[in-house]
Amino acid sequence: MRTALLGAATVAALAAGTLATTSVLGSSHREAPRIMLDPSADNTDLYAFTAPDAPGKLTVISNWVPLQNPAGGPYFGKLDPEAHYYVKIDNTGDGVEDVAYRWEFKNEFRIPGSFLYAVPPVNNISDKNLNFVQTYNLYRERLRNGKVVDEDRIAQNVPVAPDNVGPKTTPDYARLSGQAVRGLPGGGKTFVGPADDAFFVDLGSIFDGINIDKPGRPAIGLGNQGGGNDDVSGFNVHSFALQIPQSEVTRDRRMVSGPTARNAVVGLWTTTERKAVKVKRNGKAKVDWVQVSRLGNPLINEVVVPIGAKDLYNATEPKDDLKNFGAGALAPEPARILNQLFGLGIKESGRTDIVQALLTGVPGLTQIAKDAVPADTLKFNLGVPPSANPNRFGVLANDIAGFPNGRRLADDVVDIELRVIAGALLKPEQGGKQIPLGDGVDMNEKPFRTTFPYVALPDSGFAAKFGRIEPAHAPVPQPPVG
Ligand SMILES: [Ca+2]
Ligand SMILES: [Ca+2]
Ligand SMILES: [Ca+2]
Repeated sequence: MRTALLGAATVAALAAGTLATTSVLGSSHREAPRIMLDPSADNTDLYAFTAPDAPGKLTVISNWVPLQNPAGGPYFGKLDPEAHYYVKIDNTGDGVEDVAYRWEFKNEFRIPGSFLYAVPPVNNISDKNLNFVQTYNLYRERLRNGKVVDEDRIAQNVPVAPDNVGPKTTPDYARLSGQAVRGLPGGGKTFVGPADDAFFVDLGSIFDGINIDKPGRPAIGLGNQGGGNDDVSGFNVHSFALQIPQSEVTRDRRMVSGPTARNAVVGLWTTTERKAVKVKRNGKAKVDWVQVSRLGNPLINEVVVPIGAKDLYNATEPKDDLKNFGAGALAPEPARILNQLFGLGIKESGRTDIVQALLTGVPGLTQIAKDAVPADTLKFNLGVPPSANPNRFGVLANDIAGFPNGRRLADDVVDIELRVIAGALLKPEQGGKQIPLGDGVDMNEKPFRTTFPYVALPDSGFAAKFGRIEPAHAPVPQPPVG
């Protein structure tokens, strides 16, 4: 009985007409009251780009299960077979998905009588001594007006890459992880597995009152002189990497001829759904899938949506974002806070520039259609070729292949959004200001890979840097018995 799995609180919440929502820190790790209690369903970051080695294809990386300590055995971070994981794509501009990819997971125990995750050594993903394996089926849905009209299973029983336990258990981890990359019909690729969290941010300082000029550390000015601490360094997430021909996601199912083509721009977001019981007026229960987490642009639910509305954000759809969250985007709280803290004179209201950059789309670059509705989807122009010299500031530095045109792994979205909030996109007569704000962290601690799935390999449990190492000392004898 599925219903038995659901808490009374969930049933009560649904009966009361509210939606059960749950979410955690990447750009959206532990960001809302409910989802922070449900890490396996919590999506942290979404990336969309054209990889230099895969022209004509859309590459999407979506991360779940935040802040995994690599030493968190015996079973490490796991995806939930009771949840549905989605990447959704709007190619018409109404904030409603037209194509969706859905992952469903299963647990496989190869040695049910053992508590071990694996018996050393694990040389292949199919090894019998790898005890706990997760596998997934991947489905592609096609939708019309939000209703599924067609569904294909495009991958079946694909193993999730094992966790990087350490040199004894997983001696050639790169090879093992590589065995989780599979081809898709039509020339695509899929990978799911643990990875270094590609997000980089000085979380501790940001949440300590945007403490970019924190005392006790080297003077970092406005955050543009380094000195920040990448607080997600050393943590892993679970990355879902998907690479698909453009024609799978465009509105006319054709390849994109260039950046001005009518089918060039798509909007992406990710969601997680869980089963929930709805109690109807006649007392009968109905099991339904309910969205518990959502993520489009980085840091929207983290810092733009106020705490009283964060659970609502996770439960609602992009098409309703203007109604639900438009006021917060037009008058973002971070602008007021930055003014109070640092007296920067940032424009605090009427911020149509922010609504346009993130929700409606930049005309000529990331607007899905002329009449596109404001929606928190990560807009991406598939016709823009990858940059030969990527700049972490993306469009702000005239590198139009980067955020907010999609998002590459190395794009410094914290600095970009801080600067956009400060008014970087406004003309001076509109209250625009070019203030070099940042968090003092400019890059990930590991280089990204140049081939699929691009994210860096996860840290190993054996080499995890957290914790305290007991200093070496003389052998301590066993105390006498009695
Ligand atoms: Ca649509
Ligand atoms: Ca990292
Ligand atoms: Ca930064």
